[in-house]
Amino acid sequence: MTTSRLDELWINANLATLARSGPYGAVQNGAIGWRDGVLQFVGTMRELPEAMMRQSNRLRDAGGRWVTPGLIDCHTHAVFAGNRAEEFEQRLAGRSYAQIAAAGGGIMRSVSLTRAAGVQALVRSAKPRLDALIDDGVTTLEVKSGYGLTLDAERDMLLAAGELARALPVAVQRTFLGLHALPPEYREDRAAFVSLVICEWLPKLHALGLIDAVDAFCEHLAFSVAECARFFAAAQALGIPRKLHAEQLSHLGGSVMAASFGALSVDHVEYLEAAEAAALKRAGTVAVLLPAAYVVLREAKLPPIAALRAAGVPMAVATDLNPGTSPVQSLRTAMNLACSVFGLTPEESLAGASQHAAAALGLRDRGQLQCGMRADLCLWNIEHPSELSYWWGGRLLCERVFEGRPDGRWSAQA
Ligand code: DI6
Ligand code: FE
Repeated sequence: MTTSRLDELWINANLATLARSGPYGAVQNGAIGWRDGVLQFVGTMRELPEAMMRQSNRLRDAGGRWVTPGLIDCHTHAVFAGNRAEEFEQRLAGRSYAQIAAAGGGIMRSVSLTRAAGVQALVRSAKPRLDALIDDGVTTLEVKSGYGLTLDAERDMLLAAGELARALPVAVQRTFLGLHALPPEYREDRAAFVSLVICEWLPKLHALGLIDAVDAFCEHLAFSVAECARFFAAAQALGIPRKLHAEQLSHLGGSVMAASFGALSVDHVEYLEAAEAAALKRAGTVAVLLPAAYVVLREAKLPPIAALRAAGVPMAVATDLNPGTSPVQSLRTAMNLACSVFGLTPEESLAGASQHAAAALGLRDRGQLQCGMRADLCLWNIEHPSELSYWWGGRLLCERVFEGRPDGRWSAQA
């Protein structure tokens, strides 16, 4: 019988499935096997059929180590040119993010550099950042545009993200962040810019197959709820999923608007009101928490975690990797901050960087260890999954498997 033959089977593993009942959906003393990039067995050693054990092409003993789903970073701006370390120094000297932005710094500084870069330079500068995320256990990540703000430069950012996905063992979801900042050339005519993004850039980039979702920065220093709603209506008409930067620095009501459009996620949500959690729950919208940006900006208003939890809103955790407010190239760092600053449990934090992050991207085939899901997984040198949120830094990753293919770290360590 060849039908049950597996490409690879790991035995004597502890599995944080995030799919079964109990803490972490854990299966102690388990086994996990896959074929053609898809999980075929997830269960205890006792449940493992003899034949599978005998017939797998590669059998490895995990020695009691923990296996989790591959981590998913569902909110990044990882493609950009240059960096903004000098603004970091200015903020330490007392200038605010809003003051720096008003003086032409902030997002517009990255826009100038990104417009001048071109696809290949964008790929070159982003690659080490994606490598760092991969080394931290990430198997799927999202990349947003939004530092181009011309049709050509937005297209270049999305093309760069696609090229990175082809070059690296990681899946990349591309989000068109068309309404990120108002470029100075439209300062006197914001309505014209908003119409251009909605009526020209969105359909053109969509026709090129470059967009998996749209996003907008709904904030007093960026775009209004009404402008974002127009953008969402156009995306919805084209069948493109919607996400929103909402309630980060103030309460505008973008989250409830996004929920009314069935958005995949609302991101940041520090200023979300407790009573608004119910609208997210009804719409199936994920709350994406970005604690590193909160820390970098020294914000004081915590997101309403207890209300989100009580309402049963899925909470994801992501890096927000960007050159201004979150120069953070480690998803585990964001997971730690989600616990130590926002008060998530380590279990919520891990689910937020896998299961709920997949939902925030509209991906149903990953984020949990379950038969039929993609064989994207990590093997960790830890004694308990809480350690993934506990340690800062450190080399915890023993092996990472992307679409059924191990990176080979495990052998290198042996
Ligand atoms: N919110 C953020 O935190 C980033 N973008 C956004 O819409 C900031 C991006 C930057 O400062 O470059
Ligand atoms: Fe962001």
